[in-house]
Amino acid sequence: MNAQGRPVLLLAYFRWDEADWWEALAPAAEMAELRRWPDAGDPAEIDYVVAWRQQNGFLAQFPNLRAIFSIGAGVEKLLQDPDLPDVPIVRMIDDSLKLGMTEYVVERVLHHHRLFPTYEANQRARRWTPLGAPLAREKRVLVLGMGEIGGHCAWSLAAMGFQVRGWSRSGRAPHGVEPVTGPLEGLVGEADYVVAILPLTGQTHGILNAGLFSHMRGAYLINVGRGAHLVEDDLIPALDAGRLAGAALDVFAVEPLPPDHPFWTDPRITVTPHDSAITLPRSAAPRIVENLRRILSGEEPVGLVDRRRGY
Ligand code: NDP
Ligand code: OXD
Repeated sequence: MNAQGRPVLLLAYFRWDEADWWEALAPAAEMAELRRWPDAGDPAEIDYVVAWRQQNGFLAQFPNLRAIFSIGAGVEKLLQDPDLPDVPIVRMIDDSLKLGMTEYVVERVLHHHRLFPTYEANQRARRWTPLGAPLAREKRVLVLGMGEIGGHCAWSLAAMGFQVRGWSRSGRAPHGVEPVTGPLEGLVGEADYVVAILPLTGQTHGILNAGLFSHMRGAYLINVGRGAHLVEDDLIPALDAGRLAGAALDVFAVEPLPPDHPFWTDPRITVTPHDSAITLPRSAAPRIVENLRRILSGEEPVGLVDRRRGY
């Protein structure tokens, strides 16, 4: 709280579009004084921080913090900070993530389903070979994670005709998607596409591994959750063994992906730079403004993280 008794919101964000965020958050000035890192002023006056991937310990410098607004949907980096203040964390739920990710996932599934890798190779060879792609309804997609983003991806694929199963802890799934829970081994064996859109927790770390791949029969893998879901050393052997037909990866154990990493040059793997869905400030900043309003009027914000669950 500042000397005039107004709450203080600090934008402490280190990405290329930081200036856009500052501009898009301006409407919050009706409710709070806005400050922008590194001009935080007296740390004891900071009530709310808009944060993304801060170094461990960064948030501990604000002794009177009341809540943290995450620019990202995934909050594992915040949660592994040993000095994280014990205040509510509000993660990002926004169309820019949900719709952006859906476009990415649908593009990857259709690209593969409609045999574009083969057409492209045939074009380069001046080969006129009709391939006769199957219909979507003949193909099965398993989406891991039925949350804000995974649920919408699954629903969109189902609307196109794919047979879609949605895996979660609770068994929820949108209309048109078959809900599934429990062991994945049997489920992946029946899938033509496996799409991972999970939060990174103790339960999901390394979930895409050789053991799971050994149950697959040529599925195409898409991982857009977090790099640590995939045991990277297990991927190329699974491709070599025909357990997987290919993979699109947007997230990696180490980002940026190191220049000598084998994924860069493997033609069966598509690499994108953690860009499948970006929190766009013009779409997402109003979510933070609205959540600040909710908190200040004693309502629960949308996207409150359950620290025990880890997402
Ligand atoms: P949500 O919290 O809305 O949904 C998470 C889903 O995962 C829920 O359906 C949940 O099940 C399920 N889940 C979690 N743990 C398990 C488990 N152990 N077993 C089975 N299901 C589990 O998250 P979002 O959809 O908003 O985001 C998902 C993730 O996507 C983020 O955490 C982030 O890591 C990643 N992401 C990546 C981006 C990128 O650019 N690559 C962009 C945005 C997000 P239940 O429904 O039962 O709770
Ligand atoms: C997110 C991300 O979690 O962009 O929002 O990775």
